[in-house]
Amino acid sequence: MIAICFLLRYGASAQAKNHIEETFVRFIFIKQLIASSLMAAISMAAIGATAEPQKKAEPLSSTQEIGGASPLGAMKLHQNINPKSPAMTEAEFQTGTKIYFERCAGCHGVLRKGATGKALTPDITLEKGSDYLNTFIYYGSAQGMPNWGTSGTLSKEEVDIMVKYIQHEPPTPPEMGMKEVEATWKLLIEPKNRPKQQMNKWDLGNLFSVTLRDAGKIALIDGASKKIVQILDTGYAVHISRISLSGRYLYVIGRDAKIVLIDLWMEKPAAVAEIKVGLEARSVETSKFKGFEDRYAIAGAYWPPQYVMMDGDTLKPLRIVGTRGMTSDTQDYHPEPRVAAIVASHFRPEFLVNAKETGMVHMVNYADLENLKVTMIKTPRFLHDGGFESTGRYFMDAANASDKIAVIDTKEDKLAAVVSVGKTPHPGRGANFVHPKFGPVWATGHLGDETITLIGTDPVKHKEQAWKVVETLKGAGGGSLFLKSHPKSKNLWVDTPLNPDEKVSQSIAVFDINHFGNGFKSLPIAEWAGLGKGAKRVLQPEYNKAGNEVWFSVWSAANEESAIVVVDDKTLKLKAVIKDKALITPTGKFNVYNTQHDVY
Ligand code: DHE
Repeated sequence: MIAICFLLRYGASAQAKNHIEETFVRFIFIKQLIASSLMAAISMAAIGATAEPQKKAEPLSSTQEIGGASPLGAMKLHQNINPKSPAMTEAEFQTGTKIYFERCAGCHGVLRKGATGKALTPDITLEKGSDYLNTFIYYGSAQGMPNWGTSGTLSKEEVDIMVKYIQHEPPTPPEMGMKEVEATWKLLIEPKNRPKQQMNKWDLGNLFSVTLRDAGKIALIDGASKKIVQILDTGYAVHISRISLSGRYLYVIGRDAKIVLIDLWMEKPAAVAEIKVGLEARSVETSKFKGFEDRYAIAGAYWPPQYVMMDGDTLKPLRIVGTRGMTSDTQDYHPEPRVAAIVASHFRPEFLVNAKETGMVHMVNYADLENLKVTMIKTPRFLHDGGFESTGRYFMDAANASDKIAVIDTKEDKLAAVVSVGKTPHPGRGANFVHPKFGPVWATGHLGDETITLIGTDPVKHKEQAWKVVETLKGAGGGSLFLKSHPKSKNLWVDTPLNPDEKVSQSIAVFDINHFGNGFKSLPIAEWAGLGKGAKRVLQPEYNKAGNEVWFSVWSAANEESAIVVVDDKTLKLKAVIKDKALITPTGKFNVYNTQHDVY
């Protein structure tokens, strides 16, 4: 289908084809999502964005952009030699390992058993042979394989190495059990030596924890003054922040699976504990059920495929659970189901853990860690991100490769519905608001098309619409990652940072939720930031505590200037631009109050 659309649209113009390919090949996000991203480009063109010549969005850097190199690429792994495979030296093997984990593992899996991309184990690759593999890697395929050679990302020699590399046995990165996890644990300040009350004068509820991705740090920014009040070191390619229910403890996780626990009550907030829950990870959460506030933390790893439960105030590891097991649909064994989003139930002492490749949500009851009860919910594959609808009872979970949202009832512990949406939903945590006609809805944008899907979420007063698509909006284009609204707002903000058209990736679409028929307004956020050159991708709307301001990241490469732009939610006018030398690659922003209470 993609191939047909692509050829129909671009077959006549090699230049246009190259343009689309080059732009998208530069996204490492492609490792999971290139097929849908191509669709985004195609649909962009189809909706007329090519009326004037499109200015191609700049890449963020010459090597890695969206996503980030897996930390596994830097490890020295054991070389398994297959005598039937083309010979390769140890140096070539190390280069192959590095490239594989930087570029390929996201799609094909650490063990090359296949995930979003095809399986690449020697039984398959040896049969295909070197010539076939070379063409495939060099030129890519319309099914989603990036053109690593023609895009200039890999040299001819590097492609040759990869051809040999994938015909040998895949190296297995080390496992990490309790002994290894515990060895990484550092309790920097014991709870008894911490303050008994808040010692600084900050308005903690309106503080923002801002990811400085490529600096391996976070910035704490005061919501009122818009000043950076502190910068703290965290992990490699920092990913997200989550906040304990009391609002005191901030948990920050990096792609290297390092969690840093920050005590916001200290006069000068600092790390009080840290740990590595694996070798590569993306998600962290904290217990939110009544009586368990701040008690436990949980983090999920991409490698080894497992989740680790810890003491909430010390990060002492308590229990590790592996996610390896059978897939939800074909019931085949999967050796590396990576842990994607984790949310904490408000209705039971439970965490909901997304095992991406198996399509299983593990509902982990933390009331008794010794006699752990895990309810396994079958959903479509591959699970990625999601959030609660407005009552906090139903988890709206994006199975992005299946174009579906699974609705999980956290009160009954069961799957309530599966809703078909657009191409490759990517909601972040999604957006909740009251639709003038259909009542409470939850919304998701898409990576693979320009639509925004609104799903009815009120099975009591709007039973007819519950778990159905009530309206589909047409946004600025594909390549959307996050969208947001707020209970006090009348607006829905939708980003498109991965759109290939610079005009679209550098602006934000805002809808008036009472007048969807009027379409959206486009605000030139990157232009308002007044920066020099750079990718200037605009992403992740985040409200302040009062719900009257929206903050946007304007994200350029590490060696270029980035900014945060604050917009008045009512007037849609620019309110502030936050610039600072320290603001290197700001991406995610997490308002303490909204994150603490799941307001989105
Ligand atoms: Fe994320 C959330 C995984 C790339 C910014 N990202 C998440 C979550 C997962 C995830 C599983 C949900 C966590 C949760 O809720 O517990 N992200 C991944 C990837 O696997 C992927 C695709 C590729 C990679 O190699 O990491 C990836 N993510 C990115 C980026 O490139 C982004 C845009 C910039 C960055 O900082 O790296 C990015 N991801 C974010 C943000 C969130 C997130 C800002 C939290 C959104 C929220 O509002 O909660």
